[in-house]
Amino acid sequence: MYADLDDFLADLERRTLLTRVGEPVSPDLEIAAVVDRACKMDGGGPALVFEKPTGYDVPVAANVFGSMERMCLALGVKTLDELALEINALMTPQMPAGIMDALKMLPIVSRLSDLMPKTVKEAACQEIIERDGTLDALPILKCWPEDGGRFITLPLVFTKDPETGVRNIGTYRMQVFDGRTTGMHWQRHKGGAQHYRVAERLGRRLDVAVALSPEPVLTYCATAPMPEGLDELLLGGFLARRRIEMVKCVTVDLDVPASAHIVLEGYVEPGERRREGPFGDHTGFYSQPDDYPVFHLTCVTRRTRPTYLTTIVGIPPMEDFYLGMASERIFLPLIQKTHPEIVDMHFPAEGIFHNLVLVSIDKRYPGHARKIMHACWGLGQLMFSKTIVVVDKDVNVHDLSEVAWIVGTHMDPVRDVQMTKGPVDDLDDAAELPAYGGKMGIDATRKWASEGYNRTWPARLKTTEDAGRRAVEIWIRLEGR
Ligand SMILES: Cc1cc2nc3c(=O)[nH]c(=O)nc-3n(C[C@H](O)[C@H](O)[C@H](O)COP(=O)(O)O)c2cc1C
Ligand SMILES: [Mn+2]
Repeated sequence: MYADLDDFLADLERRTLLTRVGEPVSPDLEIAAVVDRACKMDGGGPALVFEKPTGYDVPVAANVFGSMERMCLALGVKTLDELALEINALMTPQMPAGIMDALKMLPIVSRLSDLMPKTVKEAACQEIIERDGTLDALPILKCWPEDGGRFITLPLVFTKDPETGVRNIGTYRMQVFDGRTTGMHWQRHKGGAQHYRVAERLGRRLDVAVALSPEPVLTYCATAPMPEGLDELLLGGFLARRRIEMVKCVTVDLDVPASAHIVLEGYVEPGERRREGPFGDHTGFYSQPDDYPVFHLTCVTRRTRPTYLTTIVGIPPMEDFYLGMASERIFLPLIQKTHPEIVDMHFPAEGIFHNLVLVSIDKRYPGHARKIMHACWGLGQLMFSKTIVVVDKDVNVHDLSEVAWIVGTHMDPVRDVQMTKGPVDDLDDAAELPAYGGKMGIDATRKWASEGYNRTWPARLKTTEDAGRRAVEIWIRLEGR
């Protein structure tokens, strides 16, 4: 597993999965435009390192996680499904039947002991301590022409619940207001916002630490939809197969990953808000300006030679699609623990996670598809799902064209569409009100007599095994193989 970002970038370079850009490129729109073109290439394009961002000495890395191969490398697996199997094994401990069985469980036990982070005294992220530091040396990008300014797009935002001390890490963009203040765009449903809510109730300042360019698993973990109160570092230790090393901040009461290249220490004040945005968002449209808390910088700590890791969001597919794919695969086995009838699920890139969720189920009783819709609407960040399509288990939810075909042939709009209302993603601009709006579930499963369907459901076309085999033979000859 990669010790830090440099280690990861060096390996990507050895594997020819990384392109270095040696000529000067401006952090003002130009870098974003170059990265956007990479993201639109087949399979996601290469990881990019801009060695000379115009006007800065710190290199910019982007699209580092932007392909299936690089996402898997970052998480130390060959396929994301392999990871899903490991998580399933962890969640389904078998009672050992004898000594051999017990020995087989040792790797799982050692995996569990990796979960707790450990504190170290010396850390690369504190090689240099700038107590009155500013953001001025960082090549923070302006991504799209109408953006309200420059945004830190891939920060790991660390906070603690002021009452319980429980940690949260989330990726929330930060708009640069000046060298010592930024916006803090944690949306109301997120972990950071909850800690801030508690701090405001207590009338207290909330310490915040922001880690930039950490070891790759942690960048993923900060985006993962962990249940509230579950430390993202548990997932980090599990994925890294070792305990995550943390170090105490210099000016605030928080720990940050020792591996980070840059750490911004600071706080948000209760009651303080400032206009943030517009921002060219991952919806592919500009998010409207809105009032968000303000982050005040107290100290910058960093490596001697840092790299600034960032991402560009925009019209899908973008790098965040691959981070989302990792969550889709990692969280599926966890969801299946309470909903074992869920066979598979997929968030297609076009649906930007919350707009379109495809679920296949092993249908067992009347109304089952609707039960699954409601389960999703009640489950963590799946609550944002605007459109949920439920299909039978023989449909491949990763094949958008098969799903479209099945929806068209299996759905009666009057009978099979479930409309409801509830919390929606802050980024849903179609909703009548901010963060509250309509949702739709489409039951595209085969309908049963017990569901009131009294005609005969047609059988799907398939030739016989014999004819199929003959066809393969004939085609081998036709193609001269
Ligand atoms: C590139 C990127 C940028 C993101 N920006 C934001 C953001 O500005 N605000 C926000 O609330 N969530 C943002 N998210 C989503 C959160 O990181 C995600 O919902 C995460 O699970 C939140 O963790 P939490 O539940 O601990 O708050 C972003 C995700 C990615 C991948
Ligand atoms: Mn969280």
